[in-house]
Amino acid sequence: MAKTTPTAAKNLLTTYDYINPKPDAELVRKSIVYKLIFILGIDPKDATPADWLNAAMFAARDLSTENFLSTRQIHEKFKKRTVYYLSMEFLMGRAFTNSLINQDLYGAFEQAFKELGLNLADISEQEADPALGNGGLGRLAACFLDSLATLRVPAVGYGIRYQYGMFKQEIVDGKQIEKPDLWLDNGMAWQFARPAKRFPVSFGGTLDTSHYPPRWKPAEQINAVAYDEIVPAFGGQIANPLRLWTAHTGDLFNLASFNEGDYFSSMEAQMKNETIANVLYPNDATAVGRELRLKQEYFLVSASVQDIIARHLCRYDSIHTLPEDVAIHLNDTHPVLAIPELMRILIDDYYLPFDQAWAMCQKIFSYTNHTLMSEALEKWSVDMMAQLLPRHLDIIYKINHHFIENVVRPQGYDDDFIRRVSIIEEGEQRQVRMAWLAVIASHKVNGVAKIHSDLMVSSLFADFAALFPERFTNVTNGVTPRRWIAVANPKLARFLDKHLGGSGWLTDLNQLNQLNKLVDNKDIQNEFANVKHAAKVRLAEYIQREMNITINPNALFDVQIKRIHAYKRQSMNVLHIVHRYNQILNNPNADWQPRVFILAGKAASSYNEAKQTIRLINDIAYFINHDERVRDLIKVVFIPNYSVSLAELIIPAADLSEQISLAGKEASGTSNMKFALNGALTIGTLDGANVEILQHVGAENIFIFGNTVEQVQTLYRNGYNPYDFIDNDPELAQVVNQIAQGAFSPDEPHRYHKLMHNRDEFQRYADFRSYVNAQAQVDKLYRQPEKWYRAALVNMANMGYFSSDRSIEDYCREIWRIEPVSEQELPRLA
Ligand code: B1N
Repeated sequence: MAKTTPTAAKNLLTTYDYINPKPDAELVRKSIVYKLIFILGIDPKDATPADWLNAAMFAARDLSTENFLSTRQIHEKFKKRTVYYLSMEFLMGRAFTNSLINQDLYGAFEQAFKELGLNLADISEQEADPALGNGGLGRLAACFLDSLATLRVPAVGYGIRYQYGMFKQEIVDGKQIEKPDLWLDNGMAWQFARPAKRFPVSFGGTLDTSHYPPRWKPAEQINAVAYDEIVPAFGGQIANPLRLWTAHTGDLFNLASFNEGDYFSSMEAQMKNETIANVLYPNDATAVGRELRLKQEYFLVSASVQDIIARHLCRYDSIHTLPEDVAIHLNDTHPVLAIPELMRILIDDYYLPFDQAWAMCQKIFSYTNHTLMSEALEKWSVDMMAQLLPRHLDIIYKINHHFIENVVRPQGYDDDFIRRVSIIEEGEQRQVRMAWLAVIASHKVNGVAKIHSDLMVSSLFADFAALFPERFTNVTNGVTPRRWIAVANPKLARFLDKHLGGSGWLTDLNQLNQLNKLVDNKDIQNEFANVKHAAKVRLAEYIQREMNITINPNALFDVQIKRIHAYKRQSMNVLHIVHRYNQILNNPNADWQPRVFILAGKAASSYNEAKQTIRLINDIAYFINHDERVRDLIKVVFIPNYSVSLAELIIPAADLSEQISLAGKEASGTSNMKFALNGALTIGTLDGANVEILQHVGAENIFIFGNTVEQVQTLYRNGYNPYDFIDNDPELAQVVNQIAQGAFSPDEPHRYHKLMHNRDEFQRYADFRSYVNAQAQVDKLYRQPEKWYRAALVNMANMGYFSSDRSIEDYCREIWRIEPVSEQELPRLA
């Protein structure tokens, strides 16, 4: 391509000739109308709000495109070492408002729409929320992309452009119903289609081992085609790509059935392959083991690794410099096949010896572990892998052999140890342990919060920590203040601007600690209380409009929003709600603190216990909200279809943040950080990042309860029996019996029997009393507003550490060894 471009054309984009200086409202208005007419072909008088949004998104995209292209030029010109972040999930949330805020264009667009007689906030609500992820892991990837761009780190995100993202949740008769999420139906103005960026991805077939290197003769091939989404930096001239792959039937006529002239069945097979990128698996913290998922994972990594190599060869003429130019990060084990894929290409296509290829891989890859839960650990059956990826399986065996013979045995380990660390798990069905492969190939392996990283080294990876102690490290998660304050809570942003002397906190979140000087100031406490109240009113209006439930913004808003999972213990939250309900009925004239319990979250479609929990919440909400004796002292609201955009609405309105997982089970959590950043107090266990939040805010400003990891382990070891706790706590026994015997499901009294009387794997009953006591402390503090808002301000003041900018700086320094684009390397603005 480049060779055919005339020199004059080549130089066109080296300066900011087109968009800069920044447009005013009039130019923006003209641009929006132009896009509407000439790109979308719509007469302004017929345009719907969705049409206006699309036009405005095209206009906004123009304004970041020059940055996007010139960023690429800078990286090439200065041969910037680049990190490639591979993830099966990116939960980006809506792009439009974020891009306007990051580029300081919100005012101009707001004014432009005003002149058109429209309201920017209403138009923004038209945008679909691309839900290409399940929960924390996908949203973390999105926060990281924002920080990478803002810190000017040369970085590319690689993911899959699922046609259907996370399902849409409806609640019918209290039960979760899953509907397809049609996020692409109104077009996706934010992404560039790249029909020319395509790489073939092969599957199946046979391996001819009579040659060296062995020859893989795949049976099927499909093209991965790129879409690029611009990830704009906050306030800067930088924009990085998120490259998402779709599957297209290729014009690849080299496959067996085409050659045999069986056109139709070959087309049929290819069409089946086009479904690879159709749908996101809606499992959070569980592995599926299905063939289509394995295909998706390979599809992502094969296309991405080919692209990474192509990009490298644009800058360097040798494959040997790859480890200096490239860092590849594996977001959990889902993209771990990138390791054998890179090995395959280096050996089979570039004829590198195994040892040399392996040494390169070990310099290139790093891996983040996001969970210790055994059901989430990916293992693929050797049989399935032999069918689908015979050459990769062969390479994995060679890696394993090399590892055992050259690394493990020389250190004198016994057969039992070798069996434990082998990538191949022996048994009835042999399995490939993806986490083992990730650890063996990576130069760094990190957990996502201190306690999680410590547990990772002492439990899951203990054997590997003995082999490679220096390989393991921690990078505590973080969240981006751009989305979680500036976009989600503009009133709080203005409050911070005012009291911190400008908006510097947005890119240097440690500036929040200046608030520590102001926390005793009553005026500032009141001002913050007003910011909180406004957010609560906004949420109350939403709940009124969408659910027809009236809630009182003066009540304490107690919020638990996250995936529904037994280990996160939403059902323990329910135990407390019912307990409080009983207490109120027993003692109706006591001075109760009114509370609104707000819950939201999706259950994996095949996860029955989680679905039952949703139903229980809704049954209890219906029952309590209609019990006149409770008056307004308790309201329970389950908000359907939790998403990034709902989180942006709910988190600013929370007084209390529920982070109540069983200690040792939540790797980090990230909503805990978002809540505290928005001035909610946390009620939580000593789990995940809660532990570090406690260290930063101090014990007086957080409600910690429940057993520690050590106590949890002791209980398990001694044969945990839930009835030891139920039988010794009459109030708990009453709650359990009510729920189990149908007090809230009179039409089906046994509906929740099993949910209450199970093994209680996550020790709800052991922590119940301590939880209830902590909730009493919450009430007590909330009734002293000056103390409560002081604590809220202290929480905000000490959240600087939890910026994803800090996480990314840690990764760049400790793991990727990547330098950002410097001031000098930036192009000078005209
Ligand atoms: O990753 C988040 C953490 O903050 C959470 O504590 C953790 O639960 C979450 C398989 C996962 N761990 N594992 C997953 C997601 C999808 C899937 O298919 C596993 N998600 C987490 C960010 O570090």
